[in-house]
Amino acid sequence: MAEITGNPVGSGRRVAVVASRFNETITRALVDGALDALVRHGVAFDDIDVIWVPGAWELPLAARHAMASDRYEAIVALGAVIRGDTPHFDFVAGEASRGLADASRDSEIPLGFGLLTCDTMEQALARCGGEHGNKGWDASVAALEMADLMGQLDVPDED
Ligand code: INI
Repeated sequence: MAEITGNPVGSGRRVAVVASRFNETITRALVDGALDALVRHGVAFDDIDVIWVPGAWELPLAARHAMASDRYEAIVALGAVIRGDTPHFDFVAGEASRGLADASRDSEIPLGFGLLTCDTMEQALARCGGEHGNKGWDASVAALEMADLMGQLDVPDED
């Protein structure tokens, strides 16, 4: 039996952080957490691009383009959708989540999912550096771990 686990080693990797400006107080804190995590795990600061989009709805398209550019071995998607009084939340949160999952599966490039979907601003604040940690940090470590794991699982070409 073999147990295979990725190591979140960032040295030599290029990473795109795709972040939305909507609820910017929250998303800037997520970006700060992501950058801290990436650099502490060995990614060179110059090997990180932060790509801003208007809102969570726009995250999947930007992530897809970043993946198609062949510049990045890992993507970190960051945003904050906070429930209001209308069903808008459900459409934005649902489609953004599905779009990000589809982009990662289609490209086979790991994506750390740091899109907060919260009922209240307090819940979001608790997850961008508060009592529940920083989900930007968590998503970044997950993306690096998956990038390493994909490398371990790659089957070498036969010739
Ligand atoms: N975008 C968010 O990132 N978070 C939200 O909470 C949000 N709400 O509540 O509306 C939101 N809406 C904007 C959306 O993501 C698009 O940017 C907009 O519809 C333009 O396409």
